[in-house]
Amino acid sequence: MARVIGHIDLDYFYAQVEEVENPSIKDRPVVVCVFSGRTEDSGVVSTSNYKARALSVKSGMPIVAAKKKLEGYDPVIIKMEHERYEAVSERVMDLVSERVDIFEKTGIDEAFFDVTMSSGGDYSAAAKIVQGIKDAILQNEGLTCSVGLGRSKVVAKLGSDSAKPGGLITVLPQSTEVFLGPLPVTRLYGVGPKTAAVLEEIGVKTVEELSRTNPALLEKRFGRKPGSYLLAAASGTDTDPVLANLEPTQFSRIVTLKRDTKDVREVLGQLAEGMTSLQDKLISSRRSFRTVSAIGILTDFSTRTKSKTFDTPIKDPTLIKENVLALFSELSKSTDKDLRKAGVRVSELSDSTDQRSLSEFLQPGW
Ligand code: DCP
Ligand code: MG
Ligand code: MG
Repeated sequence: MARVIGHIDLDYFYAQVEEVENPSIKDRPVVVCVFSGRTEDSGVVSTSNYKARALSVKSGMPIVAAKKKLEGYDPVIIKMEHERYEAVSERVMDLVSERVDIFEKTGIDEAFFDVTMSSGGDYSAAAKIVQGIKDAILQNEGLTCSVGLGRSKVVAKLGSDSAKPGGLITVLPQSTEVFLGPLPVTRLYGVGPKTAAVLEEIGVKTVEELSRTNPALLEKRFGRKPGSYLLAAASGTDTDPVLANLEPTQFSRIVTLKRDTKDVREVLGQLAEGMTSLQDKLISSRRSFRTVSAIGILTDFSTRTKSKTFDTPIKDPTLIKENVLALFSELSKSTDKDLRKAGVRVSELSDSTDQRSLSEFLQPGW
C-alpha cells in the first residue's frame, strides 16, 4: 500500500492568532515583534500577516526596517507573547492528532502525520480527512492552515509550502517526479545554504538534476548517509517514518447549533453524534480521561465551561453522557444568553490498555 503522509503548517501563525483575538486589525498590516528592550524599537520581526508581507516585511528583519516599509499603511505593531501562541498551538495539535493515525509535532505551528491506515492508501479519502482537520481548526480556533499530502515527508512538506495560504496540495505517488523535478534544491527539507552551495559547485540546481546525480559523487561530497538522503529526497522516495512524539492531552467535539438556544435537551440532541465519535475515539486510542467538560459558546462569542473531574482515570466512556446533562444544565443556568455552539471535551487523558474492560464498552446504543 502507498504511504499517505501529510504535513500541516498554520498560516502566518502568531499574526493570525492576533487577528483572531482582535478581528478589527485584519485589514491592516500586522507585525508581531520581539523587542530586545535596548531602545524603544530595537528588536526583530517574528512574523507578519500577508498584508505586511506584500509590503516586503520579512521574519527576522529589524523592527525599524519593517516600520519604514509600512510607513503610511497604518500598521499594527504587536509584542510577541509566546505563552498565548503556545496555548493555541497545543489545542490545534490536539485537534490534528486525534484525527490521524500517527502524529509528529515538529514546531509550534507545524506537524507531520500519517493517515495510510485510515485512508486505506487512497489519496481522495486522505484529502477528506484533511478537510475535516482544516474545518475543525477553523471552527474551533478561527485559524487557517496549509497542508500537503504525498508519499514521503519531503513531498508532504513541499506540498504544504506550495499550498500556502490556506490550501491543500495532494501529490499523488505517480505525480511525485513531475511535482518535485522543477523545484530548486533549496526547497528540499534539510538542504540549507551550505549544502546548496556544494551542489551548485557540481552543477546541480534543481531537484530533477539532483535526482540524476551519480550516487558515488554525492557520497564523496556529503558522506554516505547524507548523500543517500539527498538522492532519496530528490526522487520523493525518502522512507523516514512519521514518529509519534506527542500524546493528545484532550479530545473534544464542538458543533454549531442549528439555532441559538439554551434548551439543554435540544443542545444534547445536536451533540449526540459528536459524543459518539468522542466515545469511539477514546476506545480506539485506548485512553482514559479524568475530566469531562461541557463547553458553550454564547451569542456574544464568550465561552462558558463546566467541568467534572473524577478522582481516578475513567475508562468507561458512558460516563461522559451521564455527566454532560448535569454540566449543560449548570452551564445554561449560569447565563441569560443562548448558546451558539456547544461542545464536549474529555481531558487529562492517560493510557488505558486494559483490553478486557475496553471491550465491555463496545456496545451499541450508547
Ligand atoms: N517565527 C519566528 N521567527 C522566525 C520564523 C518564525 O518567531 N524567523 C515564529 C512566528 C511564526 C511561527 O514561528 O508565526 C511559525 O513559523 P512559520 O515559519 O510557519 O511562519 P508563519 O506561520 O508565520 O508563516 P507561514 O504562513 O509562511 O507559515
Ligand atoms: Mg506557519
Ligand atoms: Mg511553521
